Amino acid sequence: MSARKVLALLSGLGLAALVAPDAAYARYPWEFPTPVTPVAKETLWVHNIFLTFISIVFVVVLSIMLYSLFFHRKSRGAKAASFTGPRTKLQFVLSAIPFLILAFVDYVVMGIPAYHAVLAMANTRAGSQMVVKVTGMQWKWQYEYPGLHIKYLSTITTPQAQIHDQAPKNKHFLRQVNHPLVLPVNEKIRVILASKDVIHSWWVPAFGVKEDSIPGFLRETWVKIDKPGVYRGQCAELCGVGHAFMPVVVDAVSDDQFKQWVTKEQAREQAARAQQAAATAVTYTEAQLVTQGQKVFTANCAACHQASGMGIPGTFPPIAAGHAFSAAPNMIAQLRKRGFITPGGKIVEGPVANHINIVLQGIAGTPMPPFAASLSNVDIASVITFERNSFGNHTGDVVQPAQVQAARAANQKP
Ligand code: HEC
Ligand SMILES: [Cu+2]
Repeated sequence: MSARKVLALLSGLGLAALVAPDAAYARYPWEFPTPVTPVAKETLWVHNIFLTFISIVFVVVLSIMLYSLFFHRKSRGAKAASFTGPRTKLQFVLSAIPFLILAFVDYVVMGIPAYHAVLAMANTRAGSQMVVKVTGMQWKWQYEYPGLHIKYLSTITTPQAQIHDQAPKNKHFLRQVNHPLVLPVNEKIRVILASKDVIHSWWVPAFGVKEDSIPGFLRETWVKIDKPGVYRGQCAELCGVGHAFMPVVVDAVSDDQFKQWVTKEQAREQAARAQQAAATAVTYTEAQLVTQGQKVFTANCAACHQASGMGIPGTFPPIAAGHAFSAAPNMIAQLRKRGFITPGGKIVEGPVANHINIVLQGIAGTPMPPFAASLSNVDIASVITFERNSFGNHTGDVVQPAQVQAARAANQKP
């Protein structure tokens, strides 16, 4: 193929890419999401200046290179220079000019706005009117409003069937939750980040905010949203198998709506506590507990122990008794200590009291998380009863919420 044909082909391909149907791009827009906070606006502005300057530099430098390649090629009799550095005054001046231009662009044109944006991001406290605490955990977010006595978990609501490609995906696939974070617009809100287990990252593109939540540290950022609406983001730090399933949804509302929401949410949480206390006093049938326990298992345990109860070899032990499980010696030692594995390497159901404690407190130093704070007595009693009477396990054990309450009380004693 002649050089001319190659050129024609390449430009044809380039043109085709440019005029390809809009539909191909609609799913992956080129632009950033519309910024709705000062930080997002500023970072977008910085990005735009940078992009403009590097595009100009790129085009100018590339043009000079292409020009030189073409017009000073060997076949035209050009000779390679033996030039090793500036000698004359004029040469020194000529080499200093690009250096000065780059220094000016870097430190002044791009540097000052970038410096300003970084300072603005770090200025979390001045003028802030409200604080929310965001805690990342495998694999959900907890939102807490200190002073308002509001604290709840926000978990994904995308149906499992959509995740496993058995149903058409809806518009907010993997980006919808049961309880969004509700925030008032036009108020500077300080966001404090913490983690219960591994590093997560709270990211909402329209806010220009992505801050890590790190176990053992408190980190902070801030938002001041200027437009009501629902803003969606995701965990942005690979945090285990459920990383894709802990979306961030923020519902930004007017001040009045926010006040109404606070009143409603406080009432809802209070009612839930009262209802829980009442429910703990009830004695349930095995069937009731198993039905409820299945739901609790699907929502809280299946990500690791799998819907089949068979776990994942070497990582998450099965819940079904009689199945072989091998893993690193330190994990096997833990399981043996609690009576959940035989010396032959088969999973067993283990003593009820240990089972309750494992679910309440988790197993320190392993991915098995504590559920004391996130599940009610009824839910914990249900999931344990469910586990002990499903997946081929048939102990006939029924655990009542009052037993879970008693275990909680015992754990709290010094
Ligand atoms: C983040 C992953 C994860 C989640 C979620 C999880 N587990 Fe576990 N679980 C583990 C791991 C890992 C172990 C083994 C820990 C060890 O001893 O090293 C374990 C061990 C157990 C054990 C003891 C061993 C066995 O297989 O019988 C029980 C019982 C258990 N989990 C119940 C639950 C229940 C009930 C839930 C939900 C309320 C749950 N787990 C949620 C990871 C998880
Ligand atoms: Cu995460």
